[in-house]
Amino acid sequence: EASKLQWWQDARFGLFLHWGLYSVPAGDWNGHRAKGNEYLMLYQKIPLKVYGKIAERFDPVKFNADEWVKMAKNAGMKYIVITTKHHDGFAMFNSPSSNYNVVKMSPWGKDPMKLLAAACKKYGIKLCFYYSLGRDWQDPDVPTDWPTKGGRSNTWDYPNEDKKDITKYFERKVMPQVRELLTQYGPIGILWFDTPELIKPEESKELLAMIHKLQPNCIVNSRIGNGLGDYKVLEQKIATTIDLNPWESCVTMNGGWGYNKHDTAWKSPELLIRQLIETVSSGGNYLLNVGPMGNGAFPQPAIQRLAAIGKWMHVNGQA
Ligand code: FUL
Repeated sequence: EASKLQWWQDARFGLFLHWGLYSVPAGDWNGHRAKGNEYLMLYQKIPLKVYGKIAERFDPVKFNADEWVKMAKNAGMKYIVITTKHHDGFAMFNSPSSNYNVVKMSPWGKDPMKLLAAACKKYGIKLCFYYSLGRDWQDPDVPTDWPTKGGRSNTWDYPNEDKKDITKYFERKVMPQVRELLTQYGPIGILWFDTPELIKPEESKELLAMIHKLQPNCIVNSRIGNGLGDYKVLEQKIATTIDLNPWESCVTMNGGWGYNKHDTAWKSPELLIRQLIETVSSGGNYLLNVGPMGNGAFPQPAIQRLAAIGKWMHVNGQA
């Protein structure tokens, strides 16, 4: 029996996309340069009501799903993993269970996942979904697990930690939204969970059981938490040892994940190609990130790097 991981292990190379409300301020807040990228809301302690207003400015007139998918394909990538909901809790898809979503709240009103699903089908690229599991700054029931470190949950809108019950959040938001992701867009290659944190073992299990029921071929990364998942993730690290267990390195092209207009620390195309080679020859997958801009275009340096990698891949018969 063929392993359901086979396509992914053959694929070796994928595109990670971090795109959300944070892509609009892009590293500025209230007219000043502000730390944060996709962490803007947390670092600036922006009230939910104020942060949600960014949606009114979310109008990605340059967004073109075919262009995105073609850029990935030409670079030799075989799958795309995109943020359907990052820590800010804002759904970048049509979510019947939560009004805090791009279709309901932006003037654009479209579902990018629907458009990407069609483009991926057309070009033979596997569509995969990132979902922030144990962190959500919109939901009132996500406690912080690092009180002494200042916390990674929304303590400014919801200061009373004693009232928070993660199971309520899990049943109200996570389960319905993951069900939506698995039923609205056709076959999904990977559910790429992030930050399980306080999610309980029985919850990770319940989630996995639902995934297996709805899409038995969908792969799940280890950040579903509690020791479950099909492969493990290295973040911003390139492996130095050969590991025969399935794993994936995810790395950024410049400093951060979400688009930040002040971030000019772009890695050279040569370095990215070396990282790809190093990862693949050590038995891993290389998941390379682009943070599209609020207008829906990729930053120019990212376009250039994808093209340079594609050229190398073509010369070497890999794309
Ligand atoms: C981390 C997140 O906190 C980052 O924002 C990013 O999504 C990275 C891939 O995973 O845990």
